[in-house]
Amino acid sequence: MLLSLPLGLSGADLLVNALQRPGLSLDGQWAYLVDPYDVGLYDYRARAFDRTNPPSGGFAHDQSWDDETRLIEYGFTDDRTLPVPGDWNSQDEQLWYYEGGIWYRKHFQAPEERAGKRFVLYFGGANYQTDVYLNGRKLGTHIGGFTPFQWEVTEHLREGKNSLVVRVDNRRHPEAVPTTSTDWWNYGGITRSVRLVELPETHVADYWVQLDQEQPDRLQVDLRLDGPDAAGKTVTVRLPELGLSQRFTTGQDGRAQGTMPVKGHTLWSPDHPQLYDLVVESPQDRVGERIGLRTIGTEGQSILLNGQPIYLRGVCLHEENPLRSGRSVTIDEARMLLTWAKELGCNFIRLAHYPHQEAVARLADEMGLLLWEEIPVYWTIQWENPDTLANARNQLAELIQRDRNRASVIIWSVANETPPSDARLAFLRTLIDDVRAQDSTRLVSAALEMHPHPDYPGQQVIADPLGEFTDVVSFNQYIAWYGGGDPDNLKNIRWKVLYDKPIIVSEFGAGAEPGRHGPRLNRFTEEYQAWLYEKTLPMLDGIEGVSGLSPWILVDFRSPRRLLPGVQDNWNLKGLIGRDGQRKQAFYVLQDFYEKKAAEAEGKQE
Ligand code: GCB
Repeated sequence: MLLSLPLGLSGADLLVNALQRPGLSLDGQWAYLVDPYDVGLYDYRARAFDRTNPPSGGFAHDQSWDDETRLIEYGFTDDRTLPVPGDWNSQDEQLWYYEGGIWYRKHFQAPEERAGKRFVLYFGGANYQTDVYLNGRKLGTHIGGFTPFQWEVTEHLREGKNSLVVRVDNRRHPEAVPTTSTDWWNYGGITRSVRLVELPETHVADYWVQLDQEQPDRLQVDLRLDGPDAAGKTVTVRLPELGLSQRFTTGQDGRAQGTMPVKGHTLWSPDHPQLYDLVVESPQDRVGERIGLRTIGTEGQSILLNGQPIYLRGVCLHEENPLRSGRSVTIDEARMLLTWAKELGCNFIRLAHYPHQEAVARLADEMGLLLWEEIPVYWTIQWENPDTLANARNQLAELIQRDRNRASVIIWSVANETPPSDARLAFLRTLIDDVRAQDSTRLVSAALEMHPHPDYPGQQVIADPLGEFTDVVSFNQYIAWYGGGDPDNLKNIRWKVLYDKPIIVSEFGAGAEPGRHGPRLNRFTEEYQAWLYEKTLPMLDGIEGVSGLSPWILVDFRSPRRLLPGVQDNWNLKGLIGRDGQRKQAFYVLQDFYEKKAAEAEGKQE
């Protein structure tokens, strides 16, 4: 089956802060059917049931076998359920390796008071393609495994009991984003929360409030009302703790943009993650959340947070809970991972290699962690396929729309380790242009690689032409793990970065099985990994312009690419923390280094 492009909404239409609005949570147990042959989608002549709406047959039609004289060959039963949010792989041993379609079914009661209200069905994320049917009618399809999507269902709700059927398909495809080959587990399912959001007829659909990056004594406000009464309305934006309040009037399109003065505030930073209540009030609606106020920028080779150079003491992170080996889906799981990063001494996390759940950036706001967020444009993407580009752009737009009120997010990254070519440059430049058009207030980057360069023989050179277009030049390197001698050789490596921009070393690392000890030359021992960190850190510190590091990776994670029996067994072991939470030796090497970096930074401030 070829994937068509999203029929769903582009990021621009996503409701801001949807999961925290009034409404009905649809999280919990959902009935399910595993459908590897797509019996619920196509009839025996391979004709799609949903060529009509309502579909002519198939599992979109919720049924159960309550009349035994009737022949039916599928049905949903509350005896077989999967938790939402959750990946299916870690819930049922039989589904660990499953890649295909699974049908979910949830019943819910429509709210009784519906007059004058509107309802949006919001999904935090489902991997990878999702088809949604409400009361037998198809609402649409969403493509992309890690970003939110929604449909308005005001007209589709029924009195009393409603039936929601969702098909999620996690098959990998060459034209998809990511494509077929990655180094992480392809967890399928409705992995994020689902909510029936209840809205006034004319409501605050969007707001974006942050410090004006050029004039930090002002707040920049951009908001949008949606509904029949959206034009020419007064919307008040307040930060009550600061005694600030300003009115804005919406235009014909329901939008209002402008600035308002701000004073008396404490700037948000990792050391002082100060948040303020934000309230946005329209004639019919009132929404809000906690936000931080800060600026981010660059000057020469420095990254400036609130106008001051900052060194990013970072680490990479997959969205996986190693303690139970599955996608991390709850806020407690997210908090555990972020707390471990704090213990390591981090002020920065690279959320690899796809958008993590929405709660992560909110927690980072609260805990004082800067974030790099990225979309899964990873390794070999179909650079010349316009559908692939449209798909990547859509995922990027959804991510930016979801997280642009988060002070913690400072970098949008458009790609990881992609091989230079003209087609790839054009593809990624389109994504960079998109970022600048949608959010020019943050930095853009991409994790690049080093390449041989005729002008610098014998050197490791960062010369990727994409570096010209990003704000920060980031690169991954694995010398002394995938090649290049042992760690003692690292002192001989000479580096050349062709761009006068801040540099982040976005990955380096080595695998170690937790508790495996031996001579340090032995691979997969904690000793080798610690040795590599001991030698890599001073080497990277010696490269002029390095403004931060995010070693690979905080915690071991599952990967089908890692097959050494008895050692890897489908784990990528480059974590500084093992699958049971054990800190490996290298954890402490990096922790010491970050302690020194933090002390240096404090010294400079005094
Ligand atoms: C990389 C990739 C990352 C892999 C890592 C590894 O360069 O960006 O996704 O997991 O190397 O362990 O080889």
